[in-house]
Amino acid sequence: MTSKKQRKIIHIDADAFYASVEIRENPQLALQPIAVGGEPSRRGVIATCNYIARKHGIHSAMASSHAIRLCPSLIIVPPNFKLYKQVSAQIRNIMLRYTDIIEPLSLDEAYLDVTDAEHFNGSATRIAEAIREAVTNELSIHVSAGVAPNKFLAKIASDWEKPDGLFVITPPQVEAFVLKLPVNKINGVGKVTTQKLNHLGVHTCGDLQALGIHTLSEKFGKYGARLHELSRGLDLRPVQTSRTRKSLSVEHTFSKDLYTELDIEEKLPKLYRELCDRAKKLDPDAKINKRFVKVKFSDFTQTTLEESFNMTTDTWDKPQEFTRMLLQAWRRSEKPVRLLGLGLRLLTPTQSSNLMQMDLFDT
Ligand code: TTP
Repeated sequence: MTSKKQRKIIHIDADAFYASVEIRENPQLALQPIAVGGEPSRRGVIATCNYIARKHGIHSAMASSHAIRLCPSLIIVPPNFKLYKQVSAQIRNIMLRYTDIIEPLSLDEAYLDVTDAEHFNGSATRIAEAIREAVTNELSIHVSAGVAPNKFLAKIASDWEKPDGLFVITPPQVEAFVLKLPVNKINGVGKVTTQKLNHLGVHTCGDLQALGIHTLSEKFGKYGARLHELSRGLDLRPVQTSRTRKSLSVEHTFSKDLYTELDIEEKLPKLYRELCDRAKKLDPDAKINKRFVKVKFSDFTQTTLEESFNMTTDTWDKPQEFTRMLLQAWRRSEKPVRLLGLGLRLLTPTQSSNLMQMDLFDT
Protein backbone atom coordinates (compact mmCIF):
# COMPACT_ATOMS: atom_id res chain seq x y z
CA MET A 1 0.00 0.00 0.00
CA THR A 2 1.43 3.40 -0.93
CA SER A 3 1.42 6.00 1.82
CA LYS A 4 -0.63 8.40 -0.34
CA LYS A 5 -3.47 5.95 -0.92
CA GLN A 6 -6.64 6.96 0.89
CA ARG A 7 -7.18 4.34 3.57
CA LYS A 8 -10.49 2.69 4.46
CA ILE A 9 -10.75 1.67 8.10
CA ILE A 10 -13.66 -0.05 9.83
CA HIS A 11 -14.09 -0.17 13.60
CA ILE A 12 -16.41 -2.88 14.86
CA ASP A 13 -17.74 -2.85 18.43
CA ALA A 14 -20.34 -5.25 19.82
CA ASP A 15 -23.28 -3.70 21.67
CA ALA A 16 -23.44 -4.47 25.39
CA PHE A 17 -21.32 -7.49 24.54
CA TYR A 18 -21.41 -9.79 27.58
CA ALA A 19 -25.04 -8.89 28.28
CA SER A 20 -26.10 -9.55 24.67
CA VAL A 21 -24.47 -12.97 24.73
CA GLU A 22 -26.29 -13.81 27.97
CA ILE A 23 -29.61 -12.65 26.48
CA ARG A 24 -28.98 -14.79 23.43
CA GLU A 25 -28.50 -17.80 25.70
CA ASN A 26 -31.60 -16.96 27.69
CA PRO A 27 -34.00 -14.87 25.57
CA GLN A 28 -36.49 -14.37 28.43
CA LEU A 29 -34.01 -11.81 29.78
CA ALA A 30 -34.39 -9.59 26.70
CA LEU A 31 -37.06 -7.28 28.04
CA GLN A 32 -35.68 -6.96 31.55
CA PRO A 33 -32.89 -4.85 32.98
CA ILE A 34 -29.92 -7.21 33.12
CA ALA A 35 -26.26 -6.87 33.98
CA VAL A 36 -23.28 -9.20 33.93
CA GLY A 37 -21.14 -8.95 37.02
CA GLY A 38 -20.31 -10.01 40.55
CA GLU A 39 -22.73 -10.54 43.38
CA PRO A 40 -23.72 -7.44 45.40
CA SER A 41 -23.20 -9.34 48.66
CA ARG A 42 -19.59 -10.10 47.69
CA ARG A 43 -18.61 -6.57 46.78
CA GLY A 44 -18.98 -7.48 43.09
CA VAL A 45 -18.93 -4.95 40.24
CA ILE A 46 -20.89 -4.65 37.03
CA ALA A 47 -18.94 -5.65 33.89
CA THR A 48 -21.67 -4.42 31.57
CA CYS A 49 -25.45 -4.21 31.28
CA ASN A 50 -28.11 -4.06 28.59
CA TYR A 51 -29.57 -0.78 27.36
CA ILE A 52 -32.72 -1.14 29.53
CA ALA A 53 -30.51 -1.21 32.63
CA ARG A 54 -28.50 1.77 31.32
CA LYS A 55 -31.69 3.85 31.42
CA HIS A 56 -31.60 3.42 35.21
CA GLY A 57 -28.10 4.89 35.32
CA ILE A 58 -26.27 1.58 35.61
CA HIS A 59 -22.87 1.29 33.92
CA SER A 60 -19.66 -0.76 33.75
CA ALA A 61 -17.41 -0.75 36.83
CA MET A 62 -20.25 0.32 39.16
CA ALA A 63 -20.57 -1.62 42.43
CA SER A 64 -23.30 -4.24 42.00
CA SER A 65 -24.79 -3.22 45.36
CA HIS A 66 -25.21 0.35 44.07
CA ALA A 67 -26.70 -0.93 40.80
CA ILE A 68 -29.35 -2.89 42.71
CA ARG A 69 -30.22 0.23 44.70
CA LEU A 70 -30.72 2.15 41.43
CA CYS A 71 -32.82 -0.62 39.90
CA PRO A 72 -34.15 -3.19 42.40
CA SER A 73 -35.47 -5.44 39.59
CA LEU A 74 -32.01 -5.70 37.99
CA ILE A 75 -31.01 -9.28 37.18
CA ILE A 76 -27.28 -9.82 37.67
CA VAL A 77 -25.84 -12.78 35.76
CA PRO A 78 -22.35 -14.13 36.61
CA PRO A 79 -19.86 -13.84 33.72
CA ASN A 80 -19.07 -16.76 31.44
CA PHE A 81 -15.74 -15.73 29.89
CA LYS A 82 -15.27 -18.99 28.01
CA LEU A 83 -18.46 -18.33 26.07
CA TYR A 84 -17.55 -14.67 25.39
CA LYS A 85 -14.20 -15.83 23.99
CA GLN A 86 -15.94 -18.30 21.71
CA VAL A 87 -18.30 -15.63 20.36
CA SER A 88 -15.35 -13.27 19.96
CA ALA A 89 -13.56 -15.88 17.81
CA GLN A 90 -16.73 -16.31 15.73
CA ILE A 91 -16.93 -12.54 15.12
CA ARG A 92 -13.29 -12.61 14.08
CA ASN A 93 -13.99 -15.42 11.60
CA ILE A 94 -16.72 -13.29 10.01
CA MET A 95 -14.34 -10.32 9.74
CA LEU A 96 -11.69 -12.58 8.19
CA ARG A 97 -14.00 -13.13 5.19
CA TYR A 98 -13.11 -9.58 4.13
CA THR A 99 -9.58 -8.89 5.35
CA ASP A 100 -6.85 -10.37 7.49
CA ILE A 101 -5.60 -6.93 8.52
CA ILE A 102 -7.43 -7.01 11.83
CA GLU A 103 -6.33 -5.42 15.09
CA PRO A 104 -8.34 -6.69 18.06
CA LEU A 105 -8.64 -4.19 20.91
CA SER A 106 -10.59 -6.44 23.23
CA LEU A 107 -12.94 -9.40 22.93
CA ASP A 108 -15.66 -7.35 21.26
CA GLU A 109 -13.80 -4.61 19.43
CA ALA A 110 -11.47 -4.49 16.43
CA TYR A 111 -10.10 -2.31 13.67
CA LEU A 112 -10.04 -3.60 10.11
CA ASP A 113 -8.08 -2.14 7.21
CA VAL A 114 -10.13 -2.82 4.07
CA THR A 115 -8.24 -0.41 1.79
CA ASP A 116 -7.28 -3.22 -0.54
CA ALA A 117 -10.27 -5.48 -0.02
CA GLU A 118 -11.97 -6.37 -3.28
CA HIS A 119 -15.44 -7.30 -2.05
CA PHE A 120 -18.35 -5.08 -3.10
CA ASN A 121 -16.06 -3.22 -5.50
CA GLY A 122 -14.01 -2.09 -2.55
CA SER A 123 -16.91 -0.37 -0.73
CA ALA A 124 -15.94 -0.24 2.95
CA THR A 125 -19.50 0.75 3.86
CA ARG A 126 -20.94 -2.34 2.21
CA ILE A 127 -18.30 -4.54 3.84
CA ALA A 128 -19.23 -3.08 7.23
CA GLU A 129 -22.93 -3.70 6.51
CA ALA A 130 -22.18 -7.27 5.45
CA ILE A 131 -20.23 -7.93 8.67
CA ARG A 132 -23.03 -6.49 10.77
CA GLU A 133 -25.62 -8.57 8.96
CA ALA A 134 -23.61 -11.78 9.25
CA VAL A 135 -23.03 -11.27 12.98
CA THR A 136 -26.75 -10.68 13.56
CA ASN A 137 -27.88 -13.60 11.40
CA GLU A 138 -25.27 -16.12 12.44
CA LEU A 139 -24.52 -15.19 16.04
CA SER A 140 -27.74 -13.44 17.17
CA ILE A 141 -26.00 -10.43 18.65
CA HIS A 142 -25.50 -6.94 17.27
CA VAL A 143 -22.36 -5.02 16.46
CA SER A 144 -22.05 -1.36 15.57
CA ALA A 145 -19.61 -0.22 12.92
CA GLY A 146 -17.77 2.95 12.00
CA VAL A 147 -16.19 3.56 8.62
CA ALA A 148 -13.64 6.32 8.11
CA PRO A 149 -10.25 7.13 6.57
CA ASN A 150 -8.41 6.40 9.86
CA LYS A 151 -8.59 4.64 13.23
CA PHE A 152 -9.35 7.75 15.27
CA LEU A 153 -12.46 8.63 13.24
CA ALA A 154 -13.59 5.03 12.68
CA LYS A 155 -13.75 4.47 16.45
CA ILE A 156 -15.75 7.63 17.00
CA ALA A 157 -18.03 6.63 14.12
CA SER A 158 -18.84 3.19 15.54
CA ASP A 159 -20.08 4.88 18.71
CA TRP A 160 -22.11 7.51 16.86
CA GLU A 161 -25.20 5.43 16.04
CA LYS A 162 -24.83 2.83 18.79
CA PRO A 163 -26.56 0.41 19.39
CA ASP A 164 -26.96 -1.58 16.17
CA GLY A 165 -25.72 1.30 14.06
CA LEU A 166 -23.47 2.12 11.15
CA PHE A 167 -21.93 5.53 10.66
CA VAL A 168 -19.67 6.53 7.82
CA ILE A 169 -17.32 9.51 7.63
CA THR A 170 -16.10 9.86 4.06
CA PRO A 171 -12.88 11.80 3.36
CA PRO A 172 -14.74 14.91 2.10
CA GLN A 173 -16.86 14.92 5.28
CA VAL A 174 -13.92 14.85 7.71
CA GLU A 175 -13.31 18.59 7.85
CA ALA A 176 -16.91 19.50 8.72
CA PHE A 177 -17.28 16.52 11.08
CA VAL A 178 -14.36 17.39 13.31
CA LEU A 179 -15.22 21.10 13.53
CA LYS A 180 -18.19 20.31 15.79
CA LEU A 181 -16.76 17.22 17.48
CA PRO A 182 -16.63 17.67 21.28
CA VAL A 183 -13.05 17.35 22.59
CA ASN A 184 -14.00 14.63 25.07
CA LYS A 185 -14.67 12.32 22.12
CA ILE A 186 -10.91 12.20 21.52
CA ASN A 187 -9.53 8.98 22.92
CA GLY A 188 -7.26 9.92 25.84
CA VAL A 189 -9.01 13.20 26.61
CA GLY A 190 -10.64 12.34 29.92
CA LYS A 191 -12.37 14.49 32.51
CA VAL A 192 -9.26 16.35 33.63
CA THR A 193 -8.02 17.30 30.16
CA THR A 194 -11.55 18.23 29.09
CA GLN A 195 -11.79 20.60 32.07
CA LYS A 196 -8.38 22.05 31.30
CA LEU A 197 -9.41 22.61 27.68
CA ASN A 198 -12.78 24.06 28.66
CA HIS A 199 -10.95 26.61 30.84
CA LEU A 200 -9.07 27.65 27.73
CA GLY A 201 -12.42 28.15 25.97
CA VAL A 202 -12.00 24.94 23.99
CA HIS A 203 -15.07 22.72 23.63
CA THR A 204 -14.87 21.32 20.10
CA CYS A 205 -12.10 20.12 17.81
CA GLY A 206 -12.77 23.28 15.80
CA ASP A 207 -11.84 25.32 18.91
CA LEU A 208 -8.74 23.14 19.32
CA GLN A 209 -7.66 23.85 15.75
CA ALA A 210 -8.06 27.57 16.36
CA LEU A 211 -5.84 27.36 19.43
CA GLY A 212 -2.93 26.36 17.21
CA ILE A 213 -0.12 23.91 17.63
CA HIS A 214 2.21 26.27 19.54
CA THR A 215 -0.21 26.99 22.35
CA LEU A 216 -1.16 23.32 22.51
CA SER A 217 2.48 22.21 22.75
CA GLU A 218 3.08 24.83 25.43
CA LYS A 219 0.15 23.57 27.52
CA PHE A 220 0.36 19.83 26.85
CA GLY A 221 3.94 19.08 25.79
CA LYS A 222 4.27 16.36 23.11
CA TYR A 223 0.61 15.44 23.52
CA GLY A 224 -0.24 18.95 22.27
CA ALA A 225 1.02 18.14 18.78
CA ARG A 226 -0.99 14.94 18.78
CA LEU A 227 -4.11 16.83 19.89
CA HIS A 228 -3.58 19.26 17.05
CA GLU A 229 -3.41 16.42 14.52
CA LEU A 230 -6.46 14.66 15.89
CA SER A 231 -8.45 17.90 16.01
CA ARG A 232 -7.99 18.07 12.25
CA GLY A 233 -9.12 14.46 11.86
CA LEU A 234 -5.62 13.21 11.03
CA ASP A 235 -4.32 9.90 12.32
CA LEU A 236 -1.66 7.87 10.53
CA ARG A 237 -1.54 4.92 12.93
CA PRO A 238 -1.67 1.66 10.95
CA VAL A 239 -4.02 -1.19 11.80
CA GLN A 240 -1.62 -3.54 13.55
CA THR A 241 -2.08 -7.26 13.27
CA SER A 242 -0.04 -9.37 15.65
CA ARG A 243 2.31 -10.13 12.73
CA THR A 244 3.18 -6.48 12.15
CA ARG A 245 2.90 -5.39 15.75
CA LYS A 246 6.12 -4.10 17.30
CA SER A 247 4.80 -3.38 20.75
CA LEU A 248 1.82 -3.75 22.96
CA SER A 249 0.85 -1.50 25.84
CA VAL A 250 -1.88 -0.51 28.25
CA GLU A 251 -2.27 2.76 30.08
CA HIS A 252 -4.65 4.40 32.51
CA THR A 253 -5.31 8.07 33.07
CA PHE A 254 -6.46 8.61 36.64
CA SER A 255 -9.25 10.95 37.67
CA LYS A 256 -7.12 11.94 40.71
CA ASP A 257 -3.36 12.43 40.49
CA LEU A 258 -1.08 9.96 42.30
CA TYR A 259 1.39 11.41 44.78
CA THR A 260 3.24 8.59 46.48
CA GLU A 261 5.04 5.35 45.71
CA LEU A 262 2.23 3.51 47.45
CA ASP A 263 -0.37 5.19 45.18
CA ILE A 264 1.61 3.99 42.17
CA GLU A 265 2.09 0.46 43.50
CA GLU A 266 -1.64 0.17 44.14
CA LYS A 267 -2.43 0.90 40.50
CA LEU A 268 -0.12 -1.79 39.18
CA PRO A 269 -2.22 -5.00 39.59
CA LYS A 270 -5.09 -3.79 37.36
CA LEU A 271 -2.74 -2.47 34.68
CA TYR A 272 -0.69 -5.65 34.80
CA ARG A 273 -3.80 -7.83 34.45
CA GLU A 274 -4.85 -5.86 31.38
CA LEU A 275 -1.39 -6.23 29.88
CA CYS A 276 -1.59 -10.01 30.43
CA ASP A 277 -5.03 -10.11 28.78
CA ARG A 278 -3.69 -8.26 25.76
CA ALA A 279 -0.57 -10.43 25.60
CA LYS A 280 -2.72 -13.58 25.55
CA LYS A 281 -4.17 -12.45 22.22
CA LEU A 282 -0.78 -12.27 20.53
CA ASP A 283 0.30 -14.86 17.97
CA PRO A 284 1.63 -17.86 19.91
CA ASP A 285 5.00 -17.42 18.16
CA ALA A 286 5.34 -13.71 18.99
CA LYS A 287 8.67 -13.02 20.71
CA ILE A 288 8.67 -10.48 23.52
CA ASN A 289 12.11 -9.10 24.32
CA LYS A 290 11.62 -5.88 26.31
CA ARG A 291 9.45 -4.40 29.04
CA PHE A 292 8.71 -0.70 29.17
CA VAL A 293 6.83 1.70 31.40
CA LYS A 294 5.48 5.21 30.89
CA VAL A 295 4.75 7.83 33.52
CA LYS A 296 2.92 11.01 32.56
CA PHE A 297 2.96 13.79 35.12
CA SER A 298 0.20 16.28 35.94
CA ASP A 299 2.03 18.96 33.94
CA PHE A 300 1.82 16.63 30.90
CA THR A 301 5.56 15.96 30.76
CA GLN A 302 6.33 12.29 30.54
CA THR A 303 9.13 9.81 30.94
CA THR A 304 9.60 6.25 29.75
CA LEU A 305 11.91 3.47 30.80
CA GLU A 306 12.67 0.40 28.73
CA GLU A 307 14.63 -2.74 29.60
CA SER A 308 15.55 -5.87 27.65
CA PHE A 309 15.63 -9.19 29.36
CA ASN A 310 17.40 -12.40 28.46
CA MET A 311 14.79 -14.29 26.46
CA THR A 312 16.46 -17.63 26.87
CA THR A 313 16.56 -17.53 30.67
CA ASP A 314 13.72 -15.17 31.56
CA THR A 315 10.11 -14.27 30.68
CA TRP A 316 8.41 -10.88 30.56
CA ASP A 317 5.61 -11.65 33.03
CA LYS A 318 7.08 -10.36 36.28
CA PRO A 319 4.83 -7.77 37.91
CA GLN A 320 7.56 -6.87 40.41
CA GLU A 321 9.83 -5.79 37.53
CA PHE A 322 7.16 -3.43 36.24
CA THR A 323 6.69 -1.98 39.74
CA ARG A 324 10.43 -1.40 40.08
CA MET A 325 10.60 0.27 36.68
CA LEU A 326 7.56 2.49 37.33
CA LEU A 327 9.02 3.71 40.61
CA GLN A 328 12.42 4.26 39.02
CA ALA A 329 10.81 6.34 36.26
CA TRP A 330 8.70 8.29 38.75
CA ARG A 331 11.72 9.12 40.92
CA ARG A 332 13.23 11.03 38.00
CA SER A 333 11.00 13.96 38.90
CA GLU A 334 8.62 12.87 41.70
CA LYS A 335 5.81 15.09 40.43
CA PRO A 336 2.12 14.16 40.73
CA VAL A 337 1.22 11.46 38.21
CA ARG A 338 -1.80 11.55 35.88
CA LEU A 339 -1.12 8.44 33.79
CA LEU A 340 0.75 5.16 34.10
CA GLY A 341 1.44 2.73 31.29
CA LEU A 342 3.02 -0.71 30.91
CA GLY A 343 4.21 -2.22 27.68
CA LEU A 344 6.11 -4.92 25.87
CA ARG A 345 8.28 -4.73 22.76
CA LEU A 346 8.11 -7.54 20.27
CA LEU A 347 10.68 -8.77 17.82
CA THR A 348 9.45 -8.44 14.25
CA PRO A 349 9.24 -11.74 12.31
CA THR A 350 12.56 -10.94 10.58
CA GLN A 351 14.33 -10.13 13.84
CA SER A 352 13.08 -13.31 15.45
CA SER A 353 14.08 -15.51 12.51
CA ASN A 354 17.59 -13.96 12.67
CA LEU A 355 17.61 -14.75 16.35
CA MET A 356 16.61 -18.35 15.69
CA GLN A 357 19.47 -18.66 13.22
CA MET A 358 21.87 -17.29 15.80
CA ASP A 359 20.56 -19.89 18.25
CA LEU A 360 21.40 -22.57 15.68
CA PHE A 361 24.94 -21.29 15.41
CA ASP A 362 25.30 -21.17 19.18
CA THR A 363 24.48 -24.85 19.60
P1 TTP B 1 -17.42 -2.14 26.00
O1 TTP B 1 -17.26 -2.32 24.51
O2 TTP B 1 -16.79 -0.98 26.66
O3 TTP B 1 -18.96 -2.05 26.34
P2 TTP B 1 -20.20 -2.94 25.91
O4 TTP B 1 -19.90 -3.83 24.73
O5 TTP B 1 -20.70 -3.70 27.11
O6 TTP B 1 -21.30 -1.87 25.55
P3 TTP B 1 -21.35 -0.75 24.39
O7 TTP B 1 -20.07 -0.88 23.59
O8 TTP B 1 -22.56 -1.11 23.58
O9 TTP B 1 -21.49 0.54 25.11
O10 TTP B 1 -16.91 -3.44 26.73
C1 TTP B 1 -16.92 -4.72 26.13
C2 TTP B 1 -17.08 -5.79 27.20
O11 TTP B 1 -15.99 -5.71 28.12
C3 TTP B 1 -18.33 -5.62 28.02
O12 TTP B 1 -19.47 -6.26 27.46
C4 TTP B 1 -17.95 -6.14 29.36
C5 TTP B 1 -16.45 -5.95 29.46
N1 TTP B 1 -16.12 -4.81 30.37
C6 TTP B 1 -15.81 -5.09 31.70
O13 TTP B 1 -15.77 -6.26 32.10
N2 TTP B 1 -15.54 -4.05 32.55
C7 TTP B 1 -15.58 -2.74 32.13
O14 TTP B 1 -15.34 -1.81 32.94
C8 TTP B 1 -15.89 -2.46 30.74
C9 TTP B 1 -15.94 -1.04 30.25
C10 TTP B 1 -16.15 -3.53 29.91
